[in-house]
Amino acid sequence: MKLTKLKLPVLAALIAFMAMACQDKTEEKTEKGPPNILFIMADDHAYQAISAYGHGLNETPNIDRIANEGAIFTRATVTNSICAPSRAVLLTGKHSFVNGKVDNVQPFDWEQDNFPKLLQKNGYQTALIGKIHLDGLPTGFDYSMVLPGQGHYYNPDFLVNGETKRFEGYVTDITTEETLKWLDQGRDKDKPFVLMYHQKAPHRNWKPAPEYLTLYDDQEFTPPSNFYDQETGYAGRGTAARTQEMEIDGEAMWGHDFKMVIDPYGDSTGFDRELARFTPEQLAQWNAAYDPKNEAFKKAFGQGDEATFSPEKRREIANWKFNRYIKDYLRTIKSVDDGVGEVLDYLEANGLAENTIVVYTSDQGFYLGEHGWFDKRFMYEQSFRTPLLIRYPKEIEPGTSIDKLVQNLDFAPTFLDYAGVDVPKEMQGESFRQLVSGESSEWRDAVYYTYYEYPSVHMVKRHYGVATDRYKLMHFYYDIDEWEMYDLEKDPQEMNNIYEDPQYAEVRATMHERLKELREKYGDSDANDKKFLDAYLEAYNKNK
Ligand code: SGN
Ligand code: CA
Repeated sequence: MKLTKLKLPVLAALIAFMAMACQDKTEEKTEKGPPNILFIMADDHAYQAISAYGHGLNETPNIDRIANEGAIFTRATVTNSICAPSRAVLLTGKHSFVNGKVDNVQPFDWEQDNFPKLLQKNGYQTALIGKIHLDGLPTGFDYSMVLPGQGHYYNPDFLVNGETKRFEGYVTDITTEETLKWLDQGRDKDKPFVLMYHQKAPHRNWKPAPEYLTLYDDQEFTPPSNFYDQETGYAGRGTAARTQEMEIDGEAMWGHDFKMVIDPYGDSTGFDRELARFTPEQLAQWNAAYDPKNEAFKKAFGQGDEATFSPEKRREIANWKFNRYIKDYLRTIKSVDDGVGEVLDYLEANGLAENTIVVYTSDQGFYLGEHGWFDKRFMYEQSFRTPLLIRYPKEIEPGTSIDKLVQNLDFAPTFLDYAGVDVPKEMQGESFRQLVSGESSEWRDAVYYTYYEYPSVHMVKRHYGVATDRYKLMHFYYDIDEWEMYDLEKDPQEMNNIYEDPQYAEVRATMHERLKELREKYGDSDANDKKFLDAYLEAYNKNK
């Protein structure tokens, strides 16, 4: 019988049957077999700025979906709170002093194993889209489209499989569009995938998307209670807190950070150079949003000699700076959250939600005015911790909350575990698969931390330390030799160094013991630091 001769209802039934058969086939490929991995990373996204963490700053409904339908980790931490090193740890499953990428300056060795490489060898298709901040062509990826270095918010260049291409538009949206395009057209539907979807936002200098330039304009944000910490000279802390250079009312700049072309006291800031990258339309939108706000500030605070301002007036200005900072920061997160929503929707619409592990995290935490700061680097809680949400309907109960000390060191072994691939011996992390599924509650009770990038922008001194659920012990070294210890239960804001407090003598001895154990376990020693120091100083002095 010819098709044309078929009666309409019969034809409709036939089409419906064929569609069902097709769908069955897709489901078979996507729902069975090794799970897909969608690894979403933002840059400098503080857990305080994800509504699932309950800080009440902003709403991130799409990122929250991952936690609501899966698990949230309330004490996930990084081993080294800085961008490129964190990414190297994530890929290799090895501490910085083992994988070699101890700071943003030294080269990353792409020759060593990384988890996408191992999964690729085991039948996975792998892709990396967005920011990676590691020099050299990524290895382990069938497709890579990465920002060179930090990348630009507006009209960014990308290295597409190593070749530079300029894209017009807003970086967060482009990263999302390209991720969706890869899922739809780049993906080999016969293979499981690892897709690293890495946003640049909310990295400094927090340039929002055209549609969000005025979001939060009608709101006033209250700074954290220790925002004016600097007024006390960081009493109760040591030299490292006092000598950092990351104060919102201090190092943050009128141009680069607060987006004024001419500062309130009449000086040019050079911010117009950053706007040269914009298209005329983007520039018009930008100016229409920022000019009135900047003018209002100048009218209120621009007259007189800054040095003679009263303490009240200085505080009002600091409060304005905090508001400009936090609003721009949260605006950039709005676009990140939109993108997460689009990608999650895509998974659902294409039968991929059940068999895809979705992770949302950041390369580290960030200060949103705690201690008066922006930036990261310290082992103090806001930058030591990182947001971590994971969804995998097959194994993780919706609404799971885990307070154990997992680290970015654990990602590589965890993903290999999910994929059924052997974890190489040199990987130092642990799989948290059984912890998050509820199959086991056994977990480490202390974690190790190192930070090296000093001297450098923001001037956070070199340190290492150990943290348990309640205590933290840190050693700041190189050009000082100071120990700090905190009791997070009594002093969650870490305002009072108890290292010399006789009441804590026993805790202090135990923490020293734990630190020694961990340094031995992971193979760290003072000699390691010396190994990287000369190369760092040489590169730092050259780039200065
Ligand atoms: C840039 C930023 C710093 C930031 C470092 C490291 N300055 O230098 O504020 O600490 O990157 O950030 S900016 O003028 O470029 O905004 S990291 O995320 O790459 O580690
Ligand atoms: Ca970062």
